[in-house]
Amino acid sequence: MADLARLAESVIRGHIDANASYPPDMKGQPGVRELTQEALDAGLEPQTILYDGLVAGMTVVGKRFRDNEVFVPDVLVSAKAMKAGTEILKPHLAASGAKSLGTVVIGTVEGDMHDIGKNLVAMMLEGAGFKVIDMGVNVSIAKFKQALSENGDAVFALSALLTTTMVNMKTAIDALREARSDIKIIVGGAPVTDGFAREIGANGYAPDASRAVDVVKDLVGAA
Ligand code: B1M
Repeated sequence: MADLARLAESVIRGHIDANASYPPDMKGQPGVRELTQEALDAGLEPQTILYDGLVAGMTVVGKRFRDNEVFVPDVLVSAKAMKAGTEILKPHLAASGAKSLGTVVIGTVEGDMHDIGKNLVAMMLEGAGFKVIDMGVNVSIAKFKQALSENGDAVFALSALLTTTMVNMKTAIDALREARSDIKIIVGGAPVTDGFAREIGANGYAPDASRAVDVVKDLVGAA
């Protein structure tokens, strides 16, 4: 019987699996790995497991972090637990060998180390049939420009999680546009809004990974 509330709790507590000794009071109990697999076996949609289980847990962690109830090490163990779950979901979100819809170059902008949301967007785009080139985190303008020179027709997808780094999206967009004026760029990440995206000259914005797929499809005319 799938229990998404328990899955979310395992993300919050950073409990990866039954063998994990952290947190000590959960040792021997099913963790994110087992609960994600159980939910799949019970026939739940991968996206439901992702959003109502894993992301729901991480949202609670984010609020507690903001309110100084938990600290960076706690957030890191939750991030690791969440990754264990997304790795199990990945093949279920992946495409069934359909023809490629195009290439997307994705990365978290300079100064920013957050990659969980960016990885989800990459995973969903792959699932929808795009070839995804993941540049990782803290991606410099030079690296984005290098990727553009190697993938002239790609859509660029920029992620930022910090109010201090979202401004680097504009610098990246300006540099990429200078190199290729008709390049298509989508932006996203927790502090980013539709208004901000327009202001900095992006072609699209999405508040979450599923809608990012719709926007990219739209940008390449595959909607
Ligand atoms: Co950081 N952090 N963090 N952190 N962290 C936030 C972002 C923060 C909001 C927490 C808080 O205060 N409540 C806050 C930012 C405040 C601000 O800027 N106003 C913050 C801070 C302050 C920091 C540090 C500065 C803390 C410190 O060191 N004192 C530091 C900065 C490091 C750096 O980047 N230079 C830092 C570090 C970290 C960890 C390393 C510990 C860890 C990151 C681990 C990792 O990513 N591998 C971490 C985490 C995990 C978070 C929170 C708790 C969770 C982020 C997350 O993964 N959410 C976060 C609080 C929060 O957001 N609630 C927080 C789950 C993920 C699925 O959601 O990434 O939003 P998200 O992605 C969504 C959408 O945004 C969207 O789709 C995704 C899926 O639906 N999306 C896109 C994302 N990218 C997209 C791109 C698109 C389209 C949609 O198109 C291209």
